[in-house]
Amino acid sequence: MSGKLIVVSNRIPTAATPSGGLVFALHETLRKTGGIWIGSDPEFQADPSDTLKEIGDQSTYQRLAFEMSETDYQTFYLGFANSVLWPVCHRRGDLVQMSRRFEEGYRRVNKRLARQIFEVAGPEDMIWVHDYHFFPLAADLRELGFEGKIGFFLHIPFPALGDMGALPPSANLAHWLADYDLVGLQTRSDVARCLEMFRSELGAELMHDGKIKYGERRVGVRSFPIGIDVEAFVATAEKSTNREEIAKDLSGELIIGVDRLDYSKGLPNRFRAFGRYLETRKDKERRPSLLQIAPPTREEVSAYRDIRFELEELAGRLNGENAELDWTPLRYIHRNIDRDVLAKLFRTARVGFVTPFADGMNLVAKEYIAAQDPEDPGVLVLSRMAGAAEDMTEALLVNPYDIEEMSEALAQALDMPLEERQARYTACMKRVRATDVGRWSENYLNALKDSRRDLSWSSFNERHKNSA
Ligand code: GDG
Repeated sequence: MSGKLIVVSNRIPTAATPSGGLVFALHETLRKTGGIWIGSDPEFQADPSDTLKEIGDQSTYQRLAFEMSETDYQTFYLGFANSVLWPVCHRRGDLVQMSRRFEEGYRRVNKRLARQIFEVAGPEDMIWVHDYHFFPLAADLRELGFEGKIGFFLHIPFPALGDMGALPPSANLAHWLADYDLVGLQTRSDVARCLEMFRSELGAELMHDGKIKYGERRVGVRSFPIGIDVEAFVATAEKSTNREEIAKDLSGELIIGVDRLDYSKGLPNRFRAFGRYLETRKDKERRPSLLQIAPPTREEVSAYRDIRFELEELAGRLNGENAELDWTPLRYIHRNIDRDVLAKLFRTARVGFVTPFADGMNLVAKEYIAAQDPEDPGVLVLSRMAGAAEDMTEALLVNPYDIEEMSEALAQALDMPLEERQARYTACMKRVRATDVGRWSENYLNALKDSRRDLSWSSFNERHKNSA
C-alpha cells in the first residue's frame, strides 16, 4: 500500500497497548502499518471543532478524535444509531424511536466527520470504516471528492429487507453502501440479505465477479467472520492459578452467561430456560448455578432500562422459588468484571450459555471455547441466531425463543460424556482458530487493497455535480 491506513470507529482506545480482541487487533494492524485511528472524543463540547484533535498515546500511530456536542451524542449516538439502526438490524422494529432530530444528528455528525477525514486523508490512503454509526461516511467523502479506497465492516446483523421498512426514507442503505469499495459482513446470511437489498433496488445488478453494480458504482460484498485473539485468550485462561479458589466459591456445576445488558442477547428467556431446567431436572440433589454477568450499556435508552427491570424481576422470582439456605441458583452481576477473571470463569464453567435473538457474531461463544481445558472441556449451548452458529455447528444449537428446548440442551450439556465433549470442543476450537482476529483484519485489508474500482471517481463526481 503506498498510502496510509485510516481506521474509523466510534470508540477509540487511548492506552498505549489497549486490551480486548477487536481493539487490540486494530491496534496491532496500525502498529505494523502506521496510519491514523479516528474515533469520538468522550468529552462533549458546546461548539464541536471542525478539525480532529490528538487523543491518547501517539507513539506508534496517530490517534485523532472528532468532537461532539451533547446534542450530537443524544441524536447521533443514542438516537439514530442506537434507537433506530440497532433495533432495525436486530429485528426489533417495535423498539425503534422515530425522530427527525435523530436523522438530522446522524447526517450532521457523519458529514462533519467526512470533512475532517478529508482534511487528513491523502489520495493514496485507504480508509476502513467500522459499524452502523457511519453507514453514510463513504457517500459523504465521495461528495467531497475523495477517490481513494474506502471499506466498511458491519459488526451487527445486516437487516432483512422487510425490517428496513422501519427506517426513515432518508436512510437509504443501498445508496450509502454503494459508495464503499468493499462491504464486509459477518456471515454468509448477512451477505445474502445485503444482496437481496441491492437486488430489490432498481438499477442494481449482480456482476459476474460477484460485485454489485449500482448506477456508476461497483461494490464488493463479502463475509469476514470476526474472531478473538485466540492465543492471548487461551494463555489468560490457562494462567488461572486460583481456578480452584473460584470453583470453590461458586460450588457445584457452573453455567455461565456474559453479555452487555442488551435486549438482543435474549437474557430473560435464558433465565426462564434455566428455571425450567431446575423444575424438570430428575436428580433434585443436583445443584447447578447460573452465573450471569451483564454489565450496563446505553442506559439512557429506555428499552435498556426496561430490559434491566425485567431481568431483576425474573432473577428475584427464580431465586425466591428455587434457592436453599446453602444454594443460590442464579447469580446476576450487573457490573463489568476483569477480563482475566472472565477467562477463568469460562474455564471453570461446565456450560457456556449464549442465547441471543440476533447477534452479528458473538465473541463470548468463541472466548468460552478458547478458555476450555482440552482434557476436560465444557459444552457451549449456542443460539442458532448468533452469527457464530453459522460455523460452530458442533455446539449445542438452540432456538432462543424455545424455553423447553434450551432447558433440554442444558440437561444434555450437563450430562454429556467426556468423549462427546472433547469431540465437540475440538470441532468448535478449529473454527475459533480459523477466524482469529489478527487473520480477520489481514484478510479484510488484503481484500480491500485488491478491490478495483472500475469507474473513475472524478468522472463520477463531475456527473454528481452536473446533476445536482
Ligand atoms: C458487537 C456485535 C460482534 C462482556 N462483558 C464483560 C466483557 N465483555 C466482553 C466479552 C466480549 C465482548 O465484551 C462482547 O462481544 P460480543 O461479540 O459478544 O458482543 P457485542 O458487544 O454486542 O459486539 C457482536 C462484535 O461486535 C464483534 O464484531 O461479535 O455480534 O454485537 O469480548 O468478553 N469484558 C469484560 N468484562 C465484562 O463484564 N472484561
